[in-house]
Amino acid sequence: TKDGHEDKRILLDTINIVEELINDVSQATSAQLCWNVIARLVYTNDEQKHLLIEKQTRILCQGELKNNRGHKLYVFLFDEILVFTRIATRNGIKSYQLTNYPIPVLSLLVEDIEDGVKIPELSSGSFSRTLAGSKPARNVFRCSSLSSIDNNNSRNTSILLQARDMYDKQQWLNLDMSSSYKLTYFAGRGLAETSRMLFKAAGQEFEDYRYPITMKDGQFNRPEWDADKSKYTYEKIPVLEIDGGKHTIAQSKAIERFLARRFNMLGSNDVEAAIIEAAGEQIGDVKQAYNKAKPEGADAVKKFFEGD
Ligand SMILES: N[C@@H](CCC(=O)N[C@@H](CS)C(=O)NCC(=O)O)C(=O)O
Repeated sequence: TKDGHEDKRILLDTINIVEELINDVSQATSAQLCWNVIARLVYTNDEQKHLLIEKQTRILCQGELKNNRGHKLYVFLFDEILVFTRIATRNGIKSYQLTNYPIPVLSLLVEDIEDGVKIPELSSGSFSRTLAGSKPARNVFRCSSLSSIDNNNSRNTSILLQARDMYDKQQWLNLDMSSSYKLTYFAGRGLAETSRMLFKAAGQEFEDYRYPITMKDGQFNRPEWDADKSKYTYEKIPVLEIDGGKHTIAQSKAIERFLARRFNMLGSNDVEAAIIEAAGEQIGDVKQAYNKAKPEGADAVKKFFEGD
C-alpha cells in the first residue's frame, strides 16, 4: 500500500495487533509448557520444594546430562531456578523426580571444566571410569550454589554434569546466569570500601559508581547526590543494585553480609558465620569509639589510640 493511501494506517495498526497476538500466544504457550513440567515434578523430600518453582513461567533450557556417576539426569533451567531430575515413567505417565536440591539462578554458578583437567570428583566414582573408560572426562561443567545460606534450604548444591558433546555443553555455558552488580557511593572509601574489597577478593566485576564530593567552606558539596537523593528508599548510600535494579539493598553492613554470603566468605556453617560477624561487629565498636573521640580533639584521639 502506497504512502498516503487511506488503508496505510489501518494496515500498519493491523500488523501491530497481529504481532501482539502472536506474542501473547507464544507467551501463553511457553507458560503452559512450563506448567506441564512443574505439574509432573516429584519431590523426594520437602526441602527440594523450593518456593520459586511454582512461580516459574518459562523454560530457558532443558536437556539430558549425566552426573559424575554416569546416571542420566534431565535438567531444567526455568527463568529463576535450575532443577535436576530423573525421568520416571509409571503406567505410561512421565514424571520428573528431583535428584538434587534446586539452585536459584540468583545464586547459581556455572563453571566450565576443561577436557582432561583432573579434579577430585572426577577421579572417584566418576565419569572417567563409567563413561570414558580410561580416557579423561570430556564436556564436563559444574553447577553450584554460590550462596551459603539460601532462604529456602541451608544446603549447598554442587554438581558435576557431562554434556553429550561440546555444542551441548556450550549451550549451558552460554546462558548468562551471572548477576550484575552496581555499588553506589561517594568518591571516597567510607562505608563502601569493605564491599569494594569483597568484590575484588571474589574476583567479581561490578560497577563502582561514585557520586562526586568536594569540600567547600568546611561543608561537603555534592550537587549530583542532592539531586538524586530522594530516589533512594532510605536517602542514604551505599546502595547495591543487582541485575539492573531488579533488587536493591541499602545499609553498608547488610550489603557486606550479603556479598560475603554470596561469595562463600561467611564460613561454612552457622557457628563460623557468627564468629566472622562478631569480628565485624568488634571493628564497628572500635570505629564508633574513634568517631566519638575525633570531635573531642587531639587529646581524646591520642587517648583513643593509646587505650585498649
Ligand atoms: N547506616 C548506614 C549509614 C549510611 C549513611 O549515613 N551514608 C551517608 C554517607 S557516609 C549518606 O548517604 N549521606 C548522604 C546524606 O545524608 O545526604 C550504612 O551503614 O549504610
